[in-house]
Amino acid sequence: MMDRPLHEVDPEIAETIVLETRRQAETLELIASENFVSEAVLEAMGSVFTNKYAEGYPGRRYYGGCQHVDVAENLAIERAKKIFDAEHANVQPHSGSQANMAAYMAVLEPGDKILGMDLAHGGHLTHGHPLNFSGKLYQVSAYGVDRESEQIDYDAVAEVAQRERPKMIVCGASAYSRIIQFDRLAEIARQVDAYLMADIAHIAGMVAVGLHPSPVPHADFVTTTTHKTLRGPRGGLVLCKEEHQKALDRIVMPGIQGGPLVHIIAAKAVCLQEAQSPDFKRYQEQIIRNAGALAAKVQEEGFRIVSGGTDNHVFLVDVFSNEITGKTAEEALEKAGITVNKNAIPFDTHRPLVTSGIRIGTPAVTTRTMKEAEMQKIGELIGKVLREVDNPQLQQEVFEEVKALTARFPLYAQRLSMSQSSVG
Ligand code: DSN
Repeated sequence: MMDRPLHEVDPEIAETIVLETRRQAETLELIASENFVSEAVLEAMGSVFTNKYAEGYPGRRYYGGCQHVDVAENLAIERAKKIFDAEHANVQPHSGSQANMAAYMAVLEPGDKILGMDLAHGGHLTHGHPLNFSGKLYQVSAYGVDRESEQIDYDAVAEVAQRERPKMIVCGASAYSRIIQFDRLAEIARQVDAYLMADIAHIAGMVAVGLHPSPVPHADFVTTTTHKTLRGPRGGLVLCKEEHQKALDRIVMPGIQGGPLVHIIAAKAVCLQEAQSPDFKRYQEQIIRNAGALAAKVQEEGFRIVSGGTDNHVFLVDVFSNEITGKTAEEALEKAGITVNKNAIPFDTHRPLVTSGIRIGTPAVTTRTMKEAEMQKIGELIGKVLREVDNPQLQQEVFEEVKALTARFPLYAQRLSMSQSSVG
């Protein structure tokens, strides 16, 4: 019973995995927060560590049999500290949201004031949105970008901080294409005696290799997911100053989580090992070059890029300037095998499920080793589809071009050939 393969035990789920493998291989993945993990990360995620309970921390567990778990978790902790030059790391948060929740709850009480970047200007749900725990537990005020430059207006952040006197300032973004001046935000936080929390989920890979300024010297807490530019398993981690270590660890477990996902922690250790290789730095450099090249090409195709360009892995396209909504653009591109997400642009007048923009990112296509030449091609294909969003024949033709392009950059090649033999 235990040895039967997935396709025998559960053919329906097996088929979804085969089809998803094929979708990932054949399409262009431009969702800025997605990536393709290495076979080594996949192997650790699919390991027998999934069977193990390990509440507690290395050397202080509530369960027996944790000797190997302790080694894996210690490796993840030490690697995270080394890469980010941090005093302490907690690698147990199941997600970025839980990492953020832990950082807040380590030092804040319900009802305290936080100041975060508006979701509609590129922030994140967990930075104080009214429908999120962060907006329900804390009194939230928000900062955003300047209407003209579409970049963070640090003077305006200082002004709102002086007025609102938050106990914590939250920075970091999920749709912001410019360098974030963490030192400047730390200065603003100091002036109002607030904690600073930096959520670097999107840019963690670039921070890890020094291509983006690090918030670690400046912030009380730095949170990240491990699955975006870090190219690890889905999950979160928190870095903090030593003075917050006890409070942080206590809030992650038993405060908000029980048993850690040990297989995911092992996979986090693997991605943090991979992040120390020279290849990883070259990879991050290429992500940035690709994003710049793709943004320039999309602009050349006649579309407005929010803030005029990008310094990192992501950019927003204001498609409503060309009289289509983000929703329409996302759907048309998906039919052509190009995956992006609709996204609000600053001062958007459309609802979040419609939007005036799309968000485009290059981490995943860069993992496939695509470079500037491919970005030219992709930009041209995006332009073609967006100029005629109601043309199914064109979408089909572009999809064929996408398949031809992706076939030159195989992904999980072995898995795909296995898939092709088991589903039609
Ligand atoms: N949902 C992630 C993103 O796409 O940016 C952030 O959590």
